[in-house]
Amino acid sequence: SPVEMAKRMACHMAVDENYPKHPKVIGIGSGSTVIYVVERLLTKPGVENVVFLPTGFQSKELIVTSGLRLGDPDCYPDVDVCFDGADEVDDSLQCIKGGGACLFQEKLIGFLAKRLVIVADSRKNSHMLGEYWKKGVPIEVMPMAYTSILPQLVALGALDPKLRMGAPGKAGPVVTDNGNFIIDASFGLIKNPEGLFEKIKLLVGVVEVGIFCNMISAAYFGSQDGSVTVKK
Ligand code: DER
Repeated sequence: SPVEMAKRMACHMAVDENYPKHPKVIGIGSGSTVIYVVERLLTKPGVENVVFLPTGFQSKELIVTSGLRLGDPDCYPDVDVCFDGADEVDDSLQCIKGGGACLFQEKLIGFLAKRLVIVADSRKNSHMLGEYWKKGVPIEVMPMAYTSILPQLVALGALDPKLRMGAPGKAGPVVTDNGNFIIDASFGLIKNPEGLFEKIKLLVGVVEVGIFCNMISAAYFGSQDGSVTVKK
């Protein structure tokens, strides 16, 4: 489909422009776009010697089924580059992540990486967070704390924050790869992502917040006409 082609073009350019000369450890994000990053990585010289860090179960499956070497962040904390998707990116390269409920491990690997490169289709390319992504800021919380966190998010300005429920076939809430719950909290247009992130992160029981501030090195957005827009 045109959107899949757009994702593929963005990923191929992102890998070509950010593949290190002598890579040792590379992080692989979660979602439907990052698949094309692995597709391109498989064409790179020396990729068979690189250790790949996953950002969740789906990411681990992608690494293993692609025949790539699997590592974990406690053994390989020095990450050359991480490629990951996003739900929305603003003009300051702040972004919302967590649509796939993998935001904790994504932020950990992204933090460990010298460079965090985002790949997405052009829908995710906004001037300000909240323009496109209307499902709210994903927040990973300890299950026993979610009822106490909801009203505190309302006090911070959230509109109707909700526990993310499982898709059909999963009764009850989504449980993350780390055994936690996800709350989605809408704040409308987010003029000050960093300030909002800091306030939410301090709430008791919050494990991680799907606002990534001052972490992204570059973002590649594929359009359906085959062009790629780069923000860096
Ligand atoms: O959860 C995340 O942040 C993922 O990276 C994800 O939302 C991006 O998903 P997509 O590549 O399928 O749009």
